[in-house]
Amino acid sequence: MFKKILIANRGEIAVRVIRACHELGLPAVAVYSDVDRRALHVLRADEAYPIGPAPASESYLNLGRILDAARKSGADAIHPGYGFLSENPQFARACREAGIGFIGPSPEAMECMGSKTRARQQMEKAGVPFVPGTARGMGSVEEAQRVAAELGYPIMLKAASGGGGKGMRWVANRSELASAFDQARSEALRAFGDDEVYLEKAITNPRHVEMQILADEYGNTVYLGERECSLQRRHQKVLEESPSPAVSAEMRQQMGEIAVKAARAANYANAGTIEFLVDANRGFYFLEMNTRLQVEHPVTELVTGYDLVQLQIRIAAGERLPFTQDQIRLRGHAIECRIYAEDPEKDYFPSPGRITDLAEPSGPGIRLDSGIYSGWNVPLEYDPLLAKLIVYGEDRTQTMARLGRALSEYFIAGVKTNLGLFRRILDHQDFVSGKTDTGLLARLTVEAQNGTSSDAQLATIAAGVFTALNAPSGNSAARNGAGKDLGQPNSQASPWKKVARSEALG
Ligand code: MV4
Repeated sequence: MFKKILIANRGEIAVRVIRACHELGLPAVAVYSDVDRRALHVLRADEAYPIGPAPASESYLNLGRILDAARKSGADAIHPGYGFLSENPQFARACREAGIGFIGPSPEAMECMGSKTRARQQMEKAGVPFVPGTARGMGSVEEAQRVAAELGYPIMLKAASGGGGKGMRWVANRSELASAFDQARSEALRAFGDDEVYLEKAITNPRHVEMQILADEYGNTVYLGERECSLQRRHQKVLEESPSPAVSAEMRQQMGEIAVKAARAANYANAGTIEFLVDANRGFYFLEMNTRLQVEHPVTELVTGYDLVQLQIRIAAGERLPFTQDQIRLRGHAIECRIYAEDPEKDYFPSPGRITDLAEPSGPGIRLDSGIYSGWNVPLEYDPLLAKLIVYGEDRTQTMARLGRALSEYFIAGVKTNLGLFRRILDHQDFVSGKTDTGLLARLTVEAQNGTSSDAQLATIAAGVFTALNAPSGNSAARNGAGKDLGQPNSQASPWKKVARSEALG
């Protein structure tokens, strides 16, 4: 086993990894930028090293400074968390060359899945179904037009180096293709330094369902069930759950076996996620592989009972998977809400600042993975994720009730948050009945603007998930039910409760 682990990250995920280290009896080393000197992950670590100024490019993305901190501290392994350097093969390789364990997959596996066209070629060889389209970049508009005509419109143009929606274009018909192709190419070049663009058949109102896998370095690979991740805004996930309301036991097994096949094709070791698009007929297609621990990993931890971060560390240290596929049992239901410092009045624009008051939920079925404390200043330089509220229950109904109760206990003051959004999701009939497709958040936004949806607006939404990307921000007071507690679930609390709460907090 490793002797000491450095966490090359910040915020709630750094705190999460520190907890796993401590449970394994290992000291944890934090790194921090100038604005994170007093961040929670620094307070919780056993040692902490400054790595530079606030901009991530000069601190959390600086390979040299992080490796220096590892050497100085005597850490013999690095956990990259998610984001930052977690999927950077150069970093994984630099760790290898420095004799420091990288807690994640090999640089070769990252490279194999890093290019979407390369990944699609691998999946084709392995017999993994992927969204119909090409497995190589399009050399010219003419070539794209030829292939698109064969596939049939609508189609999607995607950047081979892309992910998270950048360099992606929906093309409804032939007349739109030429300009969309040029746009996708230049956006891809700007964002990824690579203008390779390929083509997929477009799937309307898909669900995003992903399968968690774990693999050790001896060829043992298992799947740990799926996560439903369709509730997103601008390609940013808002709420995830496991199991998915759209996945039957039979479909889970098929999807799981295909995910294992995909991971094996990349010679994958450690924790990873296979993303699928699910169409209206519950057909599913490989989309991409995430070669890291994901933000939403806790929902899988709750329904499987396994600690994915501890398992990542043990696998990277050369241990074998301590269980086989048939020993894995899924039990109960888990929902995760991502609590962001965002202003619902300003179209969920990041809203950094000082946390002046904080009351956190607890009790049966509640897990809070938080990176904040009262008095701390949320910096504006990074992703505004404050905390993840993860709720567990014996079934979806109980979990929803617990989530509602937990939201009523949760109070964050000083920064605007998206907490109020989750009450509205919980109150929406489509969420309650499990119709958690990628259009739901857009429907919710439109309905909140008007009290209810007009036929014309519903037609706009039905036109495709892309409405979600461009939904008008509209009248924000109406959207959030007005009131001075805007964005907080506590807005229905009685006046004395509010007074009691603020006195207790003061
Ligand atoms: C698609 C698609 C429809 N058809 N691909 C969005 C992010 C990226 N990871 C993949 N995405 C999509 N790919 C085809 N062929 C629709 C989306 C999409 C989406 C997918 C899952 C959840 C939310 C979404 C929001 C907009 C677009």
